[in-house]
Amino acid sequence: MMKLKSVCLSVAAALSVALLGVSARADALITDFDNFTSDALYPSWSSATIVSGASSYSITATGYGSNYKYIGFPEITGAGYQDLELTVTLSGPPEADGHLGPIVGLIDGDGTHYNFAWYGQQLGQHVLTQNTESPTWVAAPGTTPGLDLNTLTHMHMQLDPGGFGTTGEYTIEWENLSLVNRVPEPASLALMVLAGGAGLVRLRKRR
Ligand SMILES: [Ca+2]
Ligand SMILES: [Ca+2]
Repeated sequence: MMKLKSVCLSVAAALSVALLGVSARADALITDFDNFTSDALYPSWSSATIVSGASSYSITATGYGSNYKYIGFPEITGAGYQDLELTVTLSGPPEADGHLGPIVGLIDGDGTHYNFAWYGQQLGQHVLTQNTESPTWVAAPGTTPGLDLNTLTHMHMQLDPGGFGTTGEYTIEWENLSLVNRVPEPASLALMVLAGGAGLVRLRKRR
């Protein structure tokens, strides 16, 4: 009986540690785009209408555009994070729907340049994710292969208008960019808690 009790307590303790572990591994923020500024803008963004807001950075332009932004300080400690997660809202005329493609290029301290692209998005808000080790394409391998998420120095935000081309204006509102880890689904977390609870209930009944 004592043995069962200690087993159940160990399981409960392990579950608590696992749950704490999940919550302790918070996202690594690259930028929340709050009062954001670009360090350089390239066509067509050099002539775009840009609104740097309290919670987002909005660009209204026609055709492909990109920027340059230094992100080397404060240092991002991103090693071990599985996914890049971008929150954006895309708007424009109905013809733009299904064509706009946000792209984020990340460059590390040894020159590795990975591009993460989400082509052909519908209008509206999106939370877009991509595995940090599986970029859409590698623009430069760098002296040490692989994107070192602990030495990120700068990034290029881009918008590829796809089939919408230069036929009209789009607005891309950048809201958040983070490195994240996939966590167990809320449903499976709930099951873990239930399983732990059931073990304790069973223990009480047998006492
Ligand atoms: Ca924000
Ligand atoms: Ca590298």
